[in-house]
Amino acid sequence: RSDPEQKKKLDNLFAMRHRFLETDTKSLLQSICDHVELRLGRSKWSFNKQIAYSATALSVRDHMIELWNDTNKYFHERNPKRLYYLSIEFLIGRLLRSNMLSLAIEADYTKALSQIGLHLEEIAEEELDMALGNGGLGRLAACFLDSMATLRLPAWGYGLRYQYGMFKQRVSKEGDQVELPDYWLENGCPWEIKRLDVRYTVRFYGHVREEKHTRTEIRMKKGKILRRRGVNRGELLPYTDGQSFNENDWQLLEMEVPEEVEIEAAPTEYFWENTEDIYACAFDVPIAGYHTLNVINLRLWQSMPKTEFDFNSFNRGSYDDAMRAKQAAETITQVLYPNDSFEAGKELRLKQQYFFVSASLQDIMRRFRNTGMPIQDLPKQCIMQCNDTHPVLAIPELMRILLDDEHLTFDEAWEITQKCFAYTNHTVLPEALEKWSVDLLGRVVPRHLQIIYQINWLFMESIRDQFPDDLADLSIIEETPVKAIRMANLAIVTSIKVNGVAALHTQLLKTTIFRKFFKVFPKKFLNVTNGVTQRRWLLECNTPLGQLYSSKVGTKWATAYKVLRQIEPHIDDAFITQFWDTRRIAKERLAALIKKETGITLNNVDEMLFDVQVKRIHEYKRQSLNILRAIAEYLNLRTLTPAQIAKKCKKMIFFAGKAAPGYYMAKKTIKLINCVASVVNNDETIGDALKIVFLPNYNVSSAQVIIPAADIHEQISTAGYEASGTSCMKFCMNGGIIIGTWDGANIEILEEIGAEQTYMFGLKTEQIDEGRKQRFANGYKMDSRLEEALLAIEGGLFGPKHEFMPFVDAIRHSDNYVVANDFPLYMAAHEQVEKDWLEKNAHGVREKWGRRAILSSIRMDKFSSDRSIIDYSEKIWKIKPCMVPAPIDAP
Ligand code: B1N
Repeated sequence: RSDPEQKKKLDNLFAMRHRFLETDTKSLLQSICDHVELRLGRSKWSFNKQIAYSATALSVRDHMIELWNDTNKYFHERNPKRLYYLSIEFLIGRLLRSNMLSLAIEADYTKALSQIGLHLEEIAEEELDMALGNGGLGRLAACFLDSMATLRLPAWGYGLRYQYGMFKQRVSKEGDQVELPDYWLENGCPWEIKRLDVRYTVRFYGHVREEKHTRTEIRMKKGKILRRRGVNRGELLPYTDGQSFNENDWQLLEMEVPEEVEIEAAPTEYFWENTEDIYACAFDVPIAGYHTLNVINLRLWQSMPKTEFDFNSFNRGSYDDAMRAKQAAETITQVLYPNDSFEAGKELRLKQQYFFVSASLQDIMRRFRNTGMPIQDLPKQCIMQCNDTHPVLAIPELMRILLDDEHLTFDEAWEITQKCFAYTNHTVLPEALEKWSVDLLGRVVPRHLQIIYQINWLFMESIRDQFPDDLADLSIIEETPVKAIRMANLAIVTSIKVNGVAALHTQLLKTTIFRKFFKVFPKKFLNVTNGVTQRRWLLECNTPLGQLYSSKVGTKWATAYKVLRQIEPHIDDAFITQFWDTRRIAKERLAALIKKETGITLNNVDEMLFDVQVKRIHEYKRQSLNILRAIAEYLNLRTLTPAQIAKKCKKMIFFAGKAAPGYYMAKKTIKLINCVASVVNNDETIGDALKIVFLPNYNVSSAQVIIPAADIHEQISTAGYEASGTSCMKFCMNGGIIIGTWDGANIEILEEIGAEQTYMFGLKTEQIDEGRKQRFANGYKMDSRLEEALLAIEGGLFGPKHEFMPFVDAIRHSDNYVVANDFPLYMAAHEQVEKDWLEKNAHGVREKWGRRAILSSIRMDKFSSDRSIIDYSEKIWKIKPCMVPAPIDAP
C-alpha cells in the first residue's frame, strides 16, 4: 500500500475501468440475446418469459459486476474500518427492477425489451422472491443493505443460503393454511455468484482435549523450621518425627524455605478433536447502491459435504450408507425455520447458527490477517452487528480463534472481543428469547461451552460486590428448569452497544427485561428506531406517486427523504386530485391481483375504503381484534335497510400473512378470517358494502402491490408487544392512514406526521396490566357488539362451532392480549374513519382525507432506513463512507 510504484499501478487500473457497459438499445438487445444463447443455451428465435427474465437479469448483473469488483478492490486498498452485518435472515424479495433503478438503466431496458415485444413489467413477474426470511427482522436486514450501499459504507452482509426459503402459503377449500415448500432456486438465481474459491471447514461435535504445559521449579516459600539453638552456621535441621531431642536445644523459627512447585510453562492448550466436519461455500449477491458506483456484497453460506461420499460403504455396495453423511451435511442450510418471534430450541437450528458464524468469522479473520495489522487492532478494523441473538455464537467463536489459533491469553482475547460486537434486540416476548440447553450446546460446540462458562465467571466476579442480589438474573447461565445459556445475556455482557428498535421498545428493555443489565451497563443501551428504504417502498412500488412528487420537488428525495417536506406548499385541490389518480391506479392493480388469486371481484375501487392488515399472524398482533370487528360490522349491516346500506361507507377489509406451521391459534385465526369472508362476500343482502379478503402467500412482491393501495392500515398490536413494526412505515410513505395502538414505532410516527393524520386508540403499555385485572373482575361487562360477534361464531354462522371454540375461548376466558378491553375503543376509531371517508368537498373530491394522506407520506423522513443506518454508523459502528471514485481518463 505504501509502495509508490504499486500505488501508481493501482491508480492507473482504477482509471482504466470501463465507463460502464453501453446502454443503447442495440447493445442491450445484443446482451440479452447473448445471454439467452450463450449463458442459458436457448435459441433467440423462441424463448419463453422465464428465459427472457433470466437473460435480462444476467445482462443487468453484467452492469453490476465490474462495479462490485471495483468496490471490493477500493475497500481493500483504502482499508477502512468495516461493518459486518450478521443476520440469519435476509428477506430480499425481487431484484430485477430495484437493481435497474439503482443503476439508472430501467428506461433503457424497457425500451430495448419493447423492441422484441417484451414488457419489462411482465417479465419482472417471472422472478421468484428471494425469501430468506420470515418477516420484519429479515426485511429490515434487506432494507439496511440497500441503505449501506447507497450511503457508500464499507459494509458486508453475511447470511445463509437456504435451499428452501419461507414456505409458500395456500388456502384450502375449508379455509385452512396449507404450507408448500418454496424452492426458489428452481430456475437458478441469476443474481448470485458461486464462489468456488471461498470455502471453509466448519466443525461440530467431538470433544476438547486439554494439554497442560508445566515444569517444576524450586521456589522459596515462607515456612516454619526447627533450628538447633545456638547453632548459627545456617545449617537447617528440619524436625522429623521419631527423632528424639531435647526441647531446650531447639527452637521453632519462621523463615524462607525451599519448595518444589509446578508452574505453567505456557497456557493450557485446548484441542477440539474428533469433530464432524463440513464445508461452507460462499455465494455472493451484489447489492447496488442507488445512483452510485458502490456495489457491496451479501455473502450467503451453503453447507456441503467435505467428502462426496464414504468410499468404504460405497465399495461394499451400501449406497444409502455412502450418501448419508453427504445428506446430513447438506441438511444444515436446507430450510429456513419458519418461526417469527419464537424459538423452539432445535438442534438443527443451533447447527445453522454455528455454521453461519463459523464461516463468517473465518472469512472476516482472513480479510483481517491480509491487512497485516496486529491482532490487537482487530477492533479498529471491524465491527460486527448481531441482528438479534441468532448470530451471538460469533462471540465465543471469536474467543476460540483468539485463544486457540492466535494463542492469546484469556484476558487479551476478552479485551479484543468486547470491542468487536454490537447487538440489536428485536423483541420482548419471552418465547422469542433464545436459550440453548447446556447439554445440547456442550454436545454441538463443546469448546464454546467452556469459553462461555469462563466469560460468565469473569463477569460474575466483576459484579459480585456491587450487585450481589442480581447475580442469578444477570448470569449467562440459567439454572432452572434446565441449565441453559441465555444468548441475550451473553450478547449484552460482551457488546459495545445494545439497541432496541423503537423508542418505546428501548425504554421497555431498560425498565423491564434488561432492567438489571441497565443498572450494570447504563451506557451500553441506546435506541435506533427502524427504517425502510424509500427506494423499494415508494420509488419502485408506487411509480405514479413517486413521479407526482418528483414533478414538484425533483428526484433528490430518493436519497434524501426530507426533500419531500417541500411538497407541503404544493398541496392544493389539483394536487390532491392527482394524488387520488395515483391511488386509483394502485387500487386497481391490487383489485386485479385479488381477482386473480381469490376470484373475488371488487367494483368501483375509488369509492371503496381499502382497510388493510398485512403481517405475520400472531396473537399479539391481534388479527383477532380486526376480524371480530369485521363480524360486528357485518352483523350491523344485516340490521339495515337497503336504503341505509346504500349510504354506508363501502369497504374492503383485507388480510394477508403467514402463520408459523406449528402455531395452532394463528392457524385458527386464518381459518376464521376465511370462513367469515366466505359468508360475508356471498351475502347479497349487503351488496358491495363490505368485502373481506384474505390474500394467500403474503411476501415482499405482493407487499409491493398491496401497500400502495391501502387507504388505512391496521397497526393494532397490544401495547408494549410490537418492538417496532416496519410495515407501518411503508404504508405511511405511500399515503396510507394509520389506525393503531400506542405501540412500537406508531408512537414516533404520530410525533412526526401529526396526530390529525392518525387514528390512535386503546390502552397504553402501562395500562395493560390494570386492564387485564378489570377484564376479569366481578361486574365486568363485555361490549355488546363483541358479545354478539362471539355468539355468532358460537352459533355456527361461519361454520362448525367446534372449529372456532379455541379462538372464542381464548377471548372469553384468558384474553391475554386484552382484545375485549380495546374493542369498544377500536370500534369508535373505525366509526370516525367511516365518517371521514364519506366526507368530500364541493367538487366531489376527498380533499381532507387526501391532504392527510399526503402529509403522512411526506413527513416520513425519520423512517427512512438511510436515517437508521446513519445513526448506527455514528453511534455504534464509528465508520465513515468510502466512496468509489468515478473513472477518470487514463494517463
Ligand atoms: O423485528 C422487526 C420489528 O419491527 C418487529 O416489531 C419484531 O416483531 C420483529 C426470532 C424474530 N422480533 N423478533 C423476530 C424473527 C425470527 C426469529 O427466528 C425472532 N422478529 C422480530 C424488525 O426490528
